[in-house]
Amino acid sequence: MKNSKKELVGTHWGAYWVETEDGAVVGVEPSQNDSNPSPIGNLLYDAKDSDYRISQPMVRSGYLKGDSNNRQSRGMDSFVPVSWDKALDLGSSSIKKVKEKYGNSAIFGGSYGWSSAGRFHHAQSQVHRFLNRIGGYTASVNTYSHAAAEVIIPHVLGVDLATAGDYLVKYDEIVKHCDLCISFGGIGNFNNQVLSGGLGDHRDKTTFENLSIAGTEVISISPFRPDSPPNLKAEWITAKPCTDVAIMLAIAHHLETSDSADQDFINRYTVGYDEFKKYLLGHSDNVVKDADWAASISGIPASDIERLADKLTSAVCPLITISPSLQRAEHGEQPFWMAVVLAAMLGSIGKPGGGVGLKWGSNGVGLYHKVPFKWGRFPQGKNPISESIPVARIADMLLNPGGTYTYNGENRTYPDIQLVYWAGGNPFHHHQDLNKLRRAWREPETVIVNESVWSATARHADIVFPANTFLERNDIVCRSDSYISPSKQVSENFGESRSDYEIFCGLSERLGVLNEFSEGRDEMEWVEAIYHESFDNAEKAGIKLPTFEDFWEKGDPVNLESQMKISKRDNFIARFIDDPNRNQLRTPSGKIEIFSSNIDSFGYTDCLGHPVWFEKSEWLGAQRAAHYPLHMISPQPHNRLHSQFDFGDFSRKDKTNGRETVTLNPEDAHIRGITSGMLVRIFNDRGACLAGAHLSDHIMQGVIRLPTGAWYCPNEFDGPDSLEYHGNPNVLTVDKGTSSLSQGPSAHSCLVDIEPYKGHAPEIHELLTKR
Ligand SMILES: Nc1nc2c(c(=O)[nH]1)N[C@H]1C(S)=C(S)[C@@H](COP(=O)(O)OP(=O)(O)OC[C@H]3O[C@@H](n4cnc5c(=O)[nH]c(N)nc54)[C@H](O)[C@@H]3O)O[C@H]1N2
Ligand SMILES: Nc1nc2c(c(=O)[nH]1)N[C@H]1C(S)=C(S)[C@@H](COP(=O)(O)OP(=O)(O)OC[C@H]3O[C@@H](n4cnc5c(=O)[nH]c(N)nc54)[C@H](O)[C@@H]3O)O[C@H]1N2
Ligand SMILES: [Mo]
Repeated sequence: MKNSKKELVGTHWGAYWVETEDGAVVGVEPSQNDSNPSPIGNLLYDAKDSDYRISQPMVRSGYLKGDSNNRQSRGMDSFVPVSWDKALDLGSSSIKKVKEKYGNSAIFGGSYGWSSAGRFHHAQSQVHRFLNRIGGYTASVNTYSHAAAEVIIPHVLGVDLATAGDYLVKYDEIVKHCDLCISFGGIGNFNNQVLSGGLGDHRDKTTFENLSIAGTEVISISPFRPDSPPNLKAEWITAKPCTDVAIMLAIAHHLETSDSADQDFINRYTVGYDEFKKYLLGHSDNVVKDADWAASISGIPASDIERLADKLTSAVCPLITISPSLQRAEHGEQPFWMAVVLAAMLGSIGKPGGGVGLKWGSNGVGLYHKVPFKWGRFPQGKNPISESIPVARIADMLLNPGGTYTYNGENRTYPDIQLVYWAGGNPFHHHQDLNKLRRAWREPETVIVNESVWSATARHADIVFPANTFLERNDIVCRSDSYISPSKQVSENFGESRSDYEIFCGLSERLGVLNEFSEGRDEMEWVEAIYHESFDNAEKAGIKLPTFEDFWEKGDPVNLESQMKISKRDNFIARFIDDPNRNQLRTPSGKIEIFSSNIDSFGYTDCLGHPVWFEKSEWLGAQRAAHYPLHMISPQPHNRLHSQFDFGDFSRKDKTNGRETVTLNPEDAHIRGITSGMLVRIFNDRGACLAGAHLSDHIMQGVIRLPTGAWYCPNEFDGPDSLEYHGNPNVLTVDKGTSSLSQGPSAHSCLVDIEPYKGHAPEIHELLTKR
């Protein structure tokens, strides 16, 4: 008799009824609540693939020999399976040694990444709580997603980026009121299907149908046509990547010089327009930011820029939206700041359905209503160490202990890291210039990684603890919308894997802090405690959750929306617009800061007191383009979440020649002798990778598109001879802070060239499964 089970499992891309037989996944059925489920669920069929899962604790052979000088072979050595006791002893003694010799700030626990969706088995919370209990760690701040925007927006609007994204404008208001939307980088493509912490019902499709019926005119400025859904029939305008600020400035210039800027709005709600105007008109730098100027930078005809400005002027409720991709680039602060300034000049900020949509087109921003209370969480405790780095500066930190850098007005020093602990993220997926990261990764004495699969990060560790997956444990999923859902164990642990919680219990016990870490609770006791915290918080907000017993037994997602009094106009921006004196913004001036005296006082040359177009070191107008004439964008993959389950059939079926598919314009392909399906080499002076070519006129000429997420599969070199075989764009991208202000990642500022590849191309599966 087969052992069959069917349970609801929550993921970042939706909830699914997963069916297993003897532990193998045999069925994946979207939850009945989901009107438009994401096909990414198909990847769950491969979640137990034994070629890629880690079945027992592993130690790098060189590390096991105890020779601390052999860090050079990290990432290349074979692994030796060991018992849990041996691995936990080794892990705890290496932590103890680093603590005693260098202090807790030598432990890097920044551990960035999406991991999985549950509230309890949230890997970052787990590793942070553990490290806090043993005296703390060097942390990381901000995200790879929106670091530049996270730092600039509080200066400009006085709220954090999440609040700004959630409350400035909502789609249901756009459908009702907006007559013109100019979208920079995307409105409503597949990126909206993924929400951090999961979701109950995908609303993107119906929303875009409603928008199409409402007849809102959409103009999409982007290098890739499908950045707006086909039913919106958006006008597609192609501009050179990273030139959006110049376009916005020229629109602003046209508004100013044609007397169309909303001077009343500017006077009442903003500060610093006059200073900005000097720059706009060229009084401060002798460069007039008019349409001809922006045309020469962006490649958009001047007449089109003026037409956009006129259209915006005559629209009743204009909206500017801006995708987070624009700020994962050099000077990424500027497009977000300038989008706010432009919307202020239009006087449309705070109008229902108008103004500015920040970090638009991704992660369901504007589509869902969050609950008006705090969900329960697994408490992380307090970190006794105050040290932190901007998240994307990890390689610089490892390579330059004691080196100095700036961040948001501070002068800082990199700590000397001797132990890296990673749980729930994949730096060899998310970081830029992976050859550099590989060199940096050899610096610390010890690298410990909790992983379910043999990701590149696991392969670059000394000690690997095998983590189980969400199919193998119980949890609660809730966060970014109005649903709360149980996520239940549907299969036994793969091999000897354990939950992160159990792994940290094992280490805590050896370090004498087990009680402090676990509080004596097991998995279900924590899940219940987190539910009760949610229950109590909801009750205070007048919302009734079922009892835990009902919730767990029934096993269905619960939608709280009908109990939520969604007062659309009760938010920071509506209150400010209603009465800017009584409800000041939390900026130094209390108003929208077109000029920020704070930022100006930092004295940075790459982020001034107002939005500015800065020449970039990598864009199609740079000198470097003479050597590397194509701009590579490396967007999110449509068929997976980052690198997660890239080995699964659903992800592999879209590869070309077994490699990630690179999309390029037929003209660019033709002059290089590249045809569809051909194996190609993409290269610059930082690295090179193979990919399979796909020709399409949906991508503008001069730009290629290689999505992130192909598992990093390099040859043995990390210099000019390096070749990555699978199509990982991060061997090509630059590891450079967006600016002195936020030090965010600059992945989208990247020039490359591409050629047909005739050399040896080893099979990926074989390379990735060699241990
Ligand atoms: N070039 C370029 N690079 C980019 C971007 C880009 O646009 N261009 N985008 C950036 C962005 S926006 C982001 S958010 C990052 C994403 O980068 P990451 O969040 O690091 O990417 P993921 O592939 O989601 O990595 C999650 C890892 O956690 C593991 N995991 C899942 N669940 C668990 C668990 O319960 N326990 C443990 N221990 N491990 C678990 C998975 O197996 C996987 O390896 O990438 C960034 N990198
Ligand atoms: N299916 C799926 N969805 C996801 C994710 C995933 O891994 N898979 N990841 C999620 C995460 S963590 C995040 S942070 C969000 C990210 O959401 P985004 O940052 O919006 O996503 P990207 O795919 O990087 O970029 C969107 C589009 O921006 C355009 N673009 C790039 N550079 C420029 C530019 O300089 N100017 C203009 N005008 N356009 C440009 C590209 O054509 C690209 O298709 O997506 C989320 N959604
Ligand atoms: Mo992200």
